[in-house]
Amino acid sequence: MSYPDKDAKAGWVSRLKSGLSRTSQNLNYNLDGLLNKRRLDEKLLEELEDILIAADLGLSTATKLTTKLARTHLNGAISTGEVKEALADAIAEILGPVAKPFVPNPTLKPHVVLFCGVNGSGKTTTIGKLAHALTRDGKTVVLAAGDTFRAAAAEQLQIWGERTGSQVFAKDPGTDPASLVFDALTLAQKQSADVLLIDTAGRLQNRGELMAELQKTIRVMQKIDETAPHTCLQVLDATVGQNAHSQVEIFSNLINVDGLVLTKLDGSAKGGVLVALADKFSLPVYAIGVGEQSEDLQSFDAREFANSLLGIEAN
Ligand SMILES: Nc1nc2c(ncn2[C@@H]2O[C@H](COP(=O)(O)OP(=O)(O)OP(=O)(O)O)[C@@H](O)[C@H]2O)c(=O)[nH]1
Ligand SMILES: [Mg+2]
Repeated sequence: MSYPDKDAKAGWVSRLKSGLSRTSQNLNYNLDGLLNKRRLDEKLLEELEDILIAADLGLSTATKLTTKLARTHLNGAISTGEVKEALADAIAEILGPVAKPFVPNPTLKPHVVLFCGVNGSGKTTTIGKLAHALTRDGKTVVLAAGDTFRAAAAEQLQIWGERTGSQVFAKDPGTDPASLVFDALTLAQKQSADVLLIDTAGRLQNRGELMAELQKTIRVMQKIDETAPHTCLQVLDATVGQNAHSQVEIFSNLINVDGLVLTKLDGSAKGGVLVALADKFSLPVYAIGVGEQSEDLQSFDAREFANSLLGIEAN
């Protein structure tokens, strides 16, 4: 999950920029229209707040940002570029504390990562992309097909296993996921694998039995390693916008969520939701997804994200 060289980093930044382009284009179009040759007065701040809310930053975060801007620039002449810089700085400040790249703990064999989230949020794809990054770094990875609910789920994981050279542990559809995960962890320990990535079935809060199953899966793996899962990641589809807040609340009430992965930022004009989530929950953001290919997941970088959102070129 590190940047291997300058070219690779440049590639990632341009991928991030094009991934965030829908959010960024809308936001910048509105900002340009609003700020053109005007003083920063109360009325303009209100309109600015509306634009930030429309970019899914949410009321509370939008207010925080405009209040900050007012403190330094109210009634002063300010260029569009300066407003964007100031907003990017304030957003990077919110995001800085939550940017946490995934680094497997080398003393854990394996470091167990459990993925959860609602249906279709991007869990399986994220696991595939993370397996790609980890195996590229020379780590041995085992993938556990804990989604025994959907028949095609194990096959989807199998494809990622082949693509990344990771071993996939799967059983027949309908198998109890808790017992599958127990066996997968036993195997990964025996092999001294570096990382075990556990896929789970997508679940909504109205499926009580599936929510209970997730808790059971965790309880059962703790019979082997009471510190597992070492990282529990909730995967969120950025295109759902503000709905992501309630998803985080629901899963956090049920299990101990250590951090978030935001996916589909490329397909969304709602990328600002990441800022709102960071501001509200202070949960680490481990990675973001900006596409469906192996390379489309990278460590989350607060400054690059803020700059991409505001369309600012890095120096
Ligand atoms: N554009 C884009 N598509 C993504 C991204 N991540 C996942 N997808 C797509 O979203 C769809 C759902 O992804 P999955 O990984 O199957 O989601 P899931 O959470 O495992 O779904 P369930 O197992 O059904 O709960 C697939 O078509 C993925 O290719 C992303 O970052 N960008
Ligand atoms: Mg899946």
